[in-house]
Amino acid sequence: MKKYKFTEDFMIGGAVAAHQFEGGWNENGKGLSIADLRRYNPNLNRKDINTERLMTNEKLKEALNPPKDLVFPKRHGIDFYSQWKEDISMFGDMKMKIFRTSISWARIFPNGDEELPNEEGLEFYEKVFKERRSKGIELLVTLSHYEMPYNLVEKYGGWKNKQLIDFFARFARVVFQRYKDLVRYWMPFNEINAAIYSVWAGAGLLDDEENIESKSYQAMHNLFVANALTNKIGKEINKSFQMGCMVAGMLTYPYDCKPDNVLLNLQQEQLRKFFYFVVLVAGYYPNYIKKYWERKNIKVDITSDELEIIKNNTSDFTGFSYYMSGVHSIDTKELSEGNLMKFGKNPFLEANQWGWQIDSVGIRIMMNQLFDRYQKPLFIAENGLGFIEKLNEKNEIINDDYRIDYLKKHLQQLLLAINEDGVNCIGYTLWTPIDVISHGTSEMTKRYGLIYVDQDDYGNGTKKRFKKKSFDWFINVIETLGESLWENQ
Ligand code: BGP
Repeated sequence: MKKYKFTEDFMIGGAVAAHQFEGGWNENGKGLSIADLRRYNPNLNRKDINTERLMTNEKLKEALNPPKDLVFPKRHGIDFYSQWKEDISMFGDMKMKIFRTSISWARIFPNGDEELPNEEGLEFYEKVFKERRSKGIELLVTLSHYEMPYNLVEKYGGWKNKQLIDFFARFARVVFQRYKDLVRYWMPFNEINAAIYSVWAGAGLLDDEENIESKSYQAMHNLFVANALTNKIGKEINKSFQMGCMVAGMLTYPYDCKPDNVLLNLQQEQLRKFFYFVVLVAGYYPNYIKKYWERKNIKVDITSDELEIIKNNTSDFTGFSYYMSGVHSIDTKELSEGNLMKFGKNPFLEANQWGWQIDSVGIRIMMNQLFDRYQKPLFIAENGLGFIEKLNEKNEIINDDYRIDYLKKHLQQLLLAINEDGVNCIGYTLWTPIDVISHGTSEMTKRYGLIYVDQDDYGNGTKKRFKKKSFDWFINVIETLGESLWENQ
């Protein structure tokens, strides 16, 4: 096989999210966020993440008035809030060219609806961003990664309420003004399709609200408008800003060549994946979604002004996360877990302990699909896999060959997509450079990092950082521009 390499300007690095690693949940004026209300369940069923993710009225009541033994891991994260300098120094050692992180909305606007921002919150990100820039690391910043201020849920009912568009625009304006010389690459929302498939995290809705599907699509539309408006505000503040969208992967195949299965998969791909990219990157609502709404009697309040905003402010680059793939069949019996939802099981693929199916060729397929359709540069904003790992008594290095194998195969496929298929891809940030709290299950046991954090599911431990074997492996990938990926082939 040809030893393809990345070009010098290819932005390779790592991604994290504020609510999974910062901690400091109530420090220096930060308000309560929806992520702070996600509890850890000690009776966790690893194979059913999607139940874990649900936020019902009952669960919320309990979280607002918790019994003493309830743990909320996203409140303490991995303590980046106090260890940020040392962590950034390790990220610098890792030689990453770009670092994707997010800003906690509730740190800047604690209730989300204030007129003026919290200066201490702004100062925190300013020092963090400056420190990163001093290590020569480019920044890609997500404005909202699953953690809106809880007040916006309590007082306004979450993203189904159009007032949130203005609150978000105010937040975006403040942030863009403040960091306009520090950050160039932005993403307004993480995995925007979560508003349909993980309604609490994506839209601040409760899973047991009446007519939840209609409300989710209204929230989705409001998010699309906010996303487009944010692109517009960004360009007004700094013309050289690059505004990207971010959609959760959702690659699926027909189970076999039975035409009914092929058709089902096509419909599911439209509904769960392409719809979002069409609105964000091409700027219009496709007919199939309007027909779907008609069939399901879903009414979404969409004005012509909003459609204009969406049309005129599309994303500069197409961002997405890619972890795994699934299959569809009209008589699916066996399901596998996945990012945001369950899928049919693919008999050709292996899975990790959480049932996520490993499919490196899928990343190449997805890249081709998206570049072909929209012809805008791609950015792979998240890619990785969770594993159970434990440091031994001598604190010896963790030999995470399984992680190296996963990342290596995905990066090879990415290089093939670029060099053999002609896909334009400008960057890749693996999930994650350092172990963080799991988004879906709020546990620490599910580790993705190249750096091990000595902390358990309850937040106990020294919180010390240890490099895993993959840490040096990744440096080598970056330094050789990916040539090392082809060694021993
Ligand atoms: C994505 C989220 C991330 C991250 C990742 C892994 O959907 O954007 O925040 O957590 O999935 O998921 P998990 O942590 O549930 O394993």
